[in-house]
Amino acid sequence: MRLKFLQIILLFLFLSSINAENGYRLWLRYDLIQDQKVLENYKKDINGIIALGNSETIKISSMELVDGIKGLTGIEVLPFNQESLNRTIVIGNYNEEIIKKNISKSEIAQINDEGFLIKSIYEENKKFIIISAKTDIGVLYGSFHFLSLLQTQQSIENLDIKNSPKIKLRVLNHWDNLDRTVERGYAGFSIWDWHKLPKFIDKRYIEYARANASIGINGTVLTNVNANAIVLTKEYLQKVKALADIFRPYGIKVYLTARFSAPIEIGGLKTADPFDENVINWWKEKVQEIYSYIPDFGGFLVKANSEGQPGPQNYNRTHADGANLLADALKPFNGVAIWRAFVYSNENPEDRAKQAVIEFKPFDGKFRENVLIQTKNGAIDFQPREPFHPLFGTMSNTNLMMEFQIAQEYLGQATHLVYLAPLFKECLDSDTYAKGKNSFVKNIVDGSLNNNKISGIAGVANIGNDINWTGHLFGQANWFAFGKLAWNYNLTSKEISEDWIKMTFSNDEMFVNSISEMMINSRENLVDYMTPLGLHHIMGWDHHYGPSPWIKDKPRADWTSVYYHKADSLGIGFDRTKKGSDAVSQYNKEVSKIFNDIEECPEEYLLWFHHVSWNYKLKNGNKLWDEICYRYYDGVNSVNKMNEKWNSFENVVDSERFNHVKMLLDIQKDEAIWWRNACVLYFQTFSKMEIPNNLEKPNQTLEYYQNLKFPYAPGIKPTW
Ligand code: GCW
Repeated sequence: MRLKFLQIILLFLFLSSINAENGYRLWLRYDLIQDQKVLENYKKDINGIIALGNSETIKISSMELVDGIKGLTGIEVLPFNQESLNRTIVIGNYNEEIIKKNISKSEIAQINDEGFLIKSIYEENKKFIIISAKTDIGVLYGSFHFLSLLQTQQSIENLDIKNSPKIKLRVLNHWDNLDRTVERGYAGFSIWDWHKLPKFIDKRYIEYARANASIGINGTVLTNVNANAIVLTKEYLQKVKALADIFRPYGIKVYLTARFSAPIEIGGLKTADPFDENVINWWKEKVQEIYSYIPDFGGFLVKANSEGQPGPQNYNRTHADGANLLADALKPFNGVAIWRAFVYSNENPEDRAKQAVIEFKPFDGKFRENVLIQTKNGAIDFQPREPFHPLFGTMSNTNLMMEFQIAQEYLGQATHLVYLAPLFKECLDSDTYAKGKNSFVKNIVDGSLNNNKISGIAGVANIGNDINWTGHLFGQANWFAFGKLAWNYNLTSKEISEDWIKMTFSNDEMFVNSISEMMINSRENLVDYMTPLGLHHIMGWDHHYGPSPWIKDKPRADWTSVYYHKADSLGIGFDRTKKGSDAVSQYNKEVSKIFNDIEECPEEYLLWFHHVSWNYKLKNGNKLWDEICYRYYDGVNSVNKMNEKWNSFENVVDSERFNHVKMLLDIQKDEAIWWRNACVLYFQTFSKMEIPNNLEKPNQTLEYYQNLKFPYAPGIKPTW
């Protein structure tokens, strides 16, 4: 009797651990659909077998479909190996002739190499759904897409979908160090267990590849841009190979960061000068060695002559000399050299926002065809809001790759719920006027405006070994949104959020609408309580956690806050107009004219481009000081509303995930108040004006906030 009871308890514990709602499954949840009507309809359309080709990728696709369909609908479909139907999966009673007849060449011609078709076919009383593509990986993308239709409970009665990615390289950048710390990582340690590789294959590597494939990501840079040359040694390359072998069937190529001084550090050379014969040969041989392990290696990502990283300028050579050195070595293998434009120097008295254009523009057209210049979305550094980077509109003879940050270094890290699709889209939809009106950033990044052969977009990953991958459950939405937008930047933030919510939580209509709205507003709310009206770079020293607009007198002026907000008795903001640093002139004239004119400049960028008097009247009639206060207070109110909204859905979400988000929203509330109070009190020392009467007064002093210390805040290298 006793034993039986114990057995039951153990069984219960076992079952509840299987069903633990800890977020590990991400958006790839295939639980039985509860809506009977939807289910009945699916049962009409899904029956019989799946026919498939023979490659690893096709096997993965069919297993995903078998599992997904079984889980979501309860229907058992059996995979059936049929080589003659290569690169096509059929859901339904199999009839080869009918299917072949129905996949027309002209349709296939409308998709690109990674695209897919999903089509319903009715003929001779037979009904099939086919998923077809030019390549195996296209079939896998199509399979995930089909499953997402079921997860989001859409009709599959008359499918006629043609879908292709718009950008070629859709890549995650991991800022992961070999000791497993993650620079600007807020979700635990690195998921790469370098020590145990290559023999020990963590199940997570497979789940990682699967999750990325499900949203169309096709590349991953495994290592930090603040690079360690050791990853290029034989021992580590064997570890990299093990990961590449796992990722390959999921369509994911591996890239590495290349430390420019590697020829010295691991090659025993005296120099890393890109013009030195020995250096040129060293890189050639190193690249050959890499490809001997990883035949489809993607290439290198390089941060050079930036924030202390070595680079060609150490030898009086240029960025073009450095990038071309690596590009030449990679070319025979079809690899690419991705060279970052995130460069600025403290020795240079020029406005930091201008330095990338100054350094790179002279080399437009001088980079090899297999070089991509990876440019952050804005000219400073992943701030809550920045105008688009002027480089996008000024280098029409260069492959320009976008770099977004999915990790929320400056956007509340892993304690704030902030949905980043609106931020990504704001930049992609900006008009650079490079070739007249409608020269959007997205069409520069996808290569269409300048007819580039290659195109790319990168997202600095927010992934770590936390059980839910991203620290904050809603951080998963940003990984998801990055992949979705990299595939198709025309999707709306709303569409992406709705799909994610349905796949991750529930199809309950009220819940979906309400949470989607909350997500969409979340970024603007954060801008309000952190950096309203174009303020930027006023966060905590070094760890970048919390507000510190008072930071000054550091070894580098461009790492202080006062450098950026320039508050004084007259006003606040960085004068980047023609009368100031003239950063506006790096934009094309139509854009520059607007940013330069205080009346025309969009108010969200006001203090980015102008030093504005405290009494300046804004469009709504408020004077600047009051408006700054109102924005900070509105931001906090919005976080309160997010809390209320989430708490009203206790019955819709399982308790584990509900509480996870609830606790974090509570922290976000405290931190939003902290940002508001610290900033308002600090800026008040310059404006010398009262906080508007109708607003509650901060309950702490400025000194209190200035004395807060966070010696162990996450995300910085312990060796710093
Ligand atoms: O955002 C800043 C970060 C650094 C980072 C750097 C970069 C990897 O604070 O940690 O270094 O940008 O993008 O190179």
